[in-house]
Amino acid sequence: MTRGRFITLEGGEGAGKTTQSVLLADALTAHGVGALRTREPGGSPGAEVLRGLLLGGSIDWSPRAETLLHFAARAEHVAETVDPALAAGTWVICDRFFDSTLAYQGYGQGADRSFIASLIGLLGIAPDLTLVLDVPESVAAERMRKRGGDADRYERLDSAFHARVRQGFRDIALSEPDRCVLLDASADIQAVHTAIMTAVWTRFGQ
Ligand code: T5A
Repeated sequence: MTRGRFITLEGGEGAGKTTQSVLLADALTAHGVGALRTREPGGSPGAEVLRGLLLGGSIDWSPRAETLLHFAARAEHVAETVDPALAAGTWVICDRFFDSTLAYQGYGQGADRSFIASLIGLLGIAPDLTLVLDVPESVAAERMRKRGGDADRYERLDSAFHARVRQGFRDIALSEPDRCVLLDASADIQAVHTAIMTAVWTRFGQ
């Protein structure tokens, strides 16, 4: 059994990750490739419980505790969902993974980045390809406004926070060109999808 490929989508709020993960999974399926969509925080029953703690509620976690909660959710998600699917030959499309912890908790909230890097090293799994969707904050804010709904703990943070997060993702993409592809996600949905498929087939062959 050939192990599946592990693809993550990263970026700030409203970058279009969820929209694009659906299109990517559908395109892979149409191509005869079994694909599973999942997300973080969450993606397994235990990790979804931790998602509720992280996104809802009013607790102001210390940066290190918040980082560890994301990694606890991630360890559970990897063990229960990601690893079994990859072992079965399924491609896993994951909406956010460890780069989000570095961008949000590290760049955004000021948690120690070397501490986060150590946890990434200990996790024992890394994506085969990470698509970093980059949009200017004004575009993201307009998309979120149009979508409506209640803002979670992170969405409520100020624009300086979101600017640091965006810079974090850009730094990550530029520092790991073998794994990451930085994409301009301010174009229309179909154009972004086309760019994603080009990146996927360039990396893995058709
Ligand atoms: N978090 C997560 C951390 O702090 N640390 C971590 O380690 C992890 C894993 C997760 C939150 O947790 C934080 C980050 C997040 O704040 P979430 O609900 O999963 O929360 O939030 P997001 O992943 O940010 O999901 P969003 O829905 O906010 O953003 P998406 O998925 O990037 O955007 P999407 O696809 O839902 O699109 C938003 C709207 O824009 C439209 C869509 O139709 C939709 O209405 N749209 C476009 N419109 C025009 N042109 C395009 N190209 C468009 N693409 C999408």
